[in-house]
Amino acid sequence: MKSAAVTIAAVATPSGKGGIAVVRVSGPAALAVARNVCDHDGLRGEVVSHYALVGLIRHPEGGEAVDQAVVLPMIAPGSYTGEDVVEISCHGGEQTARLVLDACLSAGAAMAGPGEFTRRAFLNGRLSLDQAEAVADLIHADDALSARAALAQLRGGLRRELAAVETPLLELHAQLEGSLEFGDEDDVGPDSASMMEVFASSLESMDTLLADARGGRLIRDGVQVVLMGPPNAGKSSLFNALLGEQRALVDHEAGTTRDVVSSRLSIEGVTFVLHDTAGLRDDGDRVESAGVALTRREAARADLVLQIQPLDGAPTVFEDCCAAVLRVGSRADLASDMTLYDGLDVATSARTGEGLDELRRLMTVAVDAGRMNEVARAGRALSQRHRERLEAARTDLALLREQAEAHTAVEVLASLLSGVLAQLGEVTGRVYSERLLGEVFSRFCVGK
Ligand SMILES: Nc1nc2c(ncn2[C@@H]2O[C@H](COP(=O)(O)OP(=O)(O)OP(=O)(O)O)[C@@H](O)[C@H]2O)c(=O)[nH]1
Ligand SMILES: [Mg+2]
Repeated sequence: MKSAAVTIAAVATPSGKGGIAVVRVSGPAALAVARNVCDHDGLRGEVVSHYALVGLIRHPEGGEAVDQAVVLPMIAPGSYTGEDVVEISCHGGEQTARLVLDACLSAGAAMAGPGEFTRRAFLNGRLSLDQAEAVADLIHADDALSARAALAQLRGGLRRELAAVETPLLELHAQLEGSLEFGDEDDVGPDSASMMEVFASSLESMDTLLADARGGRLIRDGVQVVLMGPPNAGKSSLFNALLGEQRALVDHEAGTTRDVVSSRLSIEGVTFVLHDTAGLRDDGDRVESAGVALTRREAARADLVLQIQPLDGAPTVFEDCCAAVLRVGSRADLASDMTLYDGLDVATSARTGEGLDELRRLMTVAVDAGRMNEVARAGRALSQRHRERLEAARTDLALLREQAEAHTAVEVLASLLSGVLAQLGEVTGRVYSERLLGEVFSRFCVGK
């Protein structure tokens, strides 16, 4: 176990007033720090791991009592960081937590940096890098689906999937290296057929993972939905009706919405980020034209476009777009002849609420919410970092397979395979650099 010599401490709970706050201490001197701030029999001699004590916390200099608290020692390696850890659950409120932390710092601990507890957990092999990232994801999750995805990843969902890709390649690499080392003996290298089999199955597993990368992004960032249509079609009214609040301005005059108005909406646990936009027309004033340009830009990066067709107006010819599309009839309560409009998916009325449930259902179908749930539950929601490394590994592996087919020298194959494994290893953290750890742990706050 790689144990950092320094013992660190930080408040692990958010600042503000609360029932309890937790001060976390980790490192070789964690128990010494605890003894210094809490004079309790249970901290003398052999300390029982995971056995909570209640004691008075005192500042080591001067001995002033700062709080009555629960002290929980967790002995290495059976702790979050893999080091000796002591968690002090004191009364909530910034003042008390700060005083308890000050006492621990005076007792010899150093202030922890952002994400330092989790970084130590990773360095001590308690978590893989993707699991450490899942801790940050779980903390930052703001809907049920992303929280579920983060927890499954933390519990090793992605780690297992990656191991299935990586392990056969690692074995193959060892065989290739072995055959290079004992090159003059016969039959030590892997035969070409079994090598091809490993490449094929690893490429297939990578493709399966990458096929769900889009689902992963939607889980993490939410589904971007753009409401688009002619001016005065009732886009803002529908936007408000879906959200259940008067978020965007509505008016009978065409050209009311100019800026893009965005708001989050949860349907069956999936977060949709709705964007209400300026109505599409070419003869508006200067500001409205700028709004139309914004509409087109939003539509270009949308995951789902709702093309709003007023059912009391002329049939609209919609521009092609690259995202999934739902044709949504609006103002259905004013409709006279529905047969005028081709290809409608649903007729809605913001006024009566007609069709809104069906629209919500169609939205979840359009983005395959069922699949998103499966991806989340399996912990396979790749982050952009995971996806980039996996795609790079996949490209290199495909190249390697071509080289192997062309009977390239074993040295070259082994070196190409090292490259593939380096890319893959950066996902789980089997291979890491300070730069990579900096990139990952910069998302954390102090105390995590
Ligand atoms: N009867 C009826 N009127 C509606 C409905 N939805 C919208 N309207 C009316 O249609 C007019 C335009 O509504 P908005 O929601 O502002 O339309 P918009 O598409 O956002 O318009 P712009 O932002 O100007 O492009 C307003 O007078 C609304 O009250 C509906 O479902 N039924
Ligand atoms: Mg509007």
